[in-house]
Amino acid sequence: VDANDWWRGAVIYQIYPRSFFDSNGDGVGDLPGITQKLSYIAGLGVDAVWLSPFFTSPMKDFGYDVADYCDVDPLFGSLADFQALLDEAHRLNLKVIIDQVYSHTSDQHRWFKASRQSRDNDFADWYVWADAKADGTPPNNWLSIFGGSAWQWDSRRRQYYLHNFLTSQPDLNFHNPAVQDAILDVMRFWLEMGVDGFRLDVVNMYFHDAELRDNPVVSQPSERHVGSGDDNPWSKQFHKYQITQPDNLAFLQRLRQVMDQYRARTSVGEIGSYDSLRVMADYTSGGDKLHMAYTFDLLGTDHSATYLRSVLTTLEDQLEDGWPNFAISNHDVMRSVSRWGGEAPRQDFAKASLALLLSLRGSSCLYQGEELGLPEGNVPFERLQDPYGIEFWPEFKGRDGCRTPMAWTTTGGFTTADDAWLPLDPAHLPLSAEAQDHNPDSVLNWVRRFLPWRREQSALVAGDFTWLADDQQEAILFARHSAEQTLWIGINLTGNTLTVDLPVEATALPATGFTGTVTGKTMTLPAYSAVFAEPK
Ligand code: TEU
Repeated sequence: VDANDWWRGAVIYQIYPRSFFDSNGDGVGDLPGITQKLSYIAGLGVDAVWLSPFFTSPMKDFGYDVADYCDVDPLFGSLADFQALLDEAHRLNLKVIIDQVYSHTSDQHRWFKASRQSRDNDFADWYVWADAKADGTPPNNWLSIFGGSAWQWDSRRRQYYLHNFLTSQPDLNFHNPAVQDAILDVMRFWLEMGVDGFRLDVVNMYFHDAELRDNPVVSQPSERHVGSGDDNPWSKQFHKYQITQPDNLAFLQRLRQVMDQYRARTSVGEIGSYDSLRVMADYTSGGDKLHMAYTFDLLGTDHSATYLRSVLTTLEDQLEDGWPNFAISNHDVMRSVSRWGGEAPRQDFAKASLALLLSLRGSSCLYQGEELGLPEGNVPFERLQDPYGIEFWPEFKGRDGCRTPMAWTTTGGFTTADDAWLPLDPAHLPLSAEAQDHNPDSVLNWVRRFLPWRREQSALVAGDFTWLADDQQEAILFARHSAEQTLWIGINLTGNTLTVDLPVEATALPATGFTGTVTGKTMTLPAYSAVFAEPK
């Protein structure tokens, strides 16, 4: 692989800075804490880290509400701390991807503070402002993902402004070229500093319909936004005019032109949309927009073989030369061991589901704690922090359970403070990094063996993807194929032993740490397991 293309097939470790490691004892994780733990991350065998936002923010959405794109929030440290993190990561051969939230800013950003002053200041048109209808109600029926109308009344301008998320997250107006230019300047700032890439928050929500047409209302939310809580009002509307507008393609080309002025950089867009796989294809194909993107298609509850086959088939059919990225856990959804695994034996389910994630064609994100096979953390209502969870409790319990502090040692080891910003789940203590370090069969040690092995398999890193058989019922059976190598992969995410028929005889590869077998043309997959095999 060309050094500029390091991101193809890469494994990216996602860090949620608040909850990773607290170096100064204030109960909140920080940048120097991350720097201290970089050798642990490098030791997993990943290629890169992605840091969730650490920029200046009032933290209403825990950093996804940015008040200054080019500075570090004092809670997390300073720009010098970030530079030190970057240098140490590069010394350890880890790339650094930072999270950029361009769709909206915080209402504390100086652009918005200026914009709301009047209808004719320099920033007046930087956000999406609209007059009330004659009866005083919002300009249209658009809903916020976090509940209620997507419009908030501003008494000074006597107009509504658009917010797809919290009222404190006003949407930037990308139809204004000055906004586009300002955002590209922010990118240059970080590219000059030496970051290796960007994770682009809700990359399909930069634009809105300039005519502000009403969204169609759906009675059966078949076109609902995957990944939101099912009872979220967001799911009751088809967000035709609010998100995924065609104008975005030209902006993504501008963005790519800036990135291409630097060597070996990458971008991974987050797509939360109807028709998300189509959008992924549109945004990543042609080599002139995003490098890669991920959707919420593997971040919901369905993980049946039938469902996964349909997602991956649709994707392969549409993708052309685009490059996917996959995640089965992140800071927005219940951890996969709980969401998909339910009551399944935790260690086995973690390994089997990670074997799937890490064998798909594309790059993968591994969310902090996933290498420990952590289940969802328990957070009682009194300790909830996520406004999204507080709004929809108890139908949707919000995102705090996947954001609890990392369990480093058998007593916690996240902070020296009496308490952390979110409670560390005591059920995580026996699964801590320290506890697992001593157990050769632990998920952690399996990851440490599997990732270096994976890196040597050209079929897994860069090979193409085909189904091995049209339908193997419960088993997920596919081939990866490069010029040098063919690998057959069978995954069993069920509690039953499955046997599958192979086209020709094959040999199982024990190096992967799984106990399934291949005898002749029959692959045997024990409950919650995987088999990697080479055809004879
Ligand atoms: O998430 C966008 C998004 O679609 C989520 O709101 C998702 O629907 C939900 O979290 C599923 O449970 C991004 C960030 O990842 C998220 O943390 C931010 O809150 C959001 O954007 C707003 O910036």
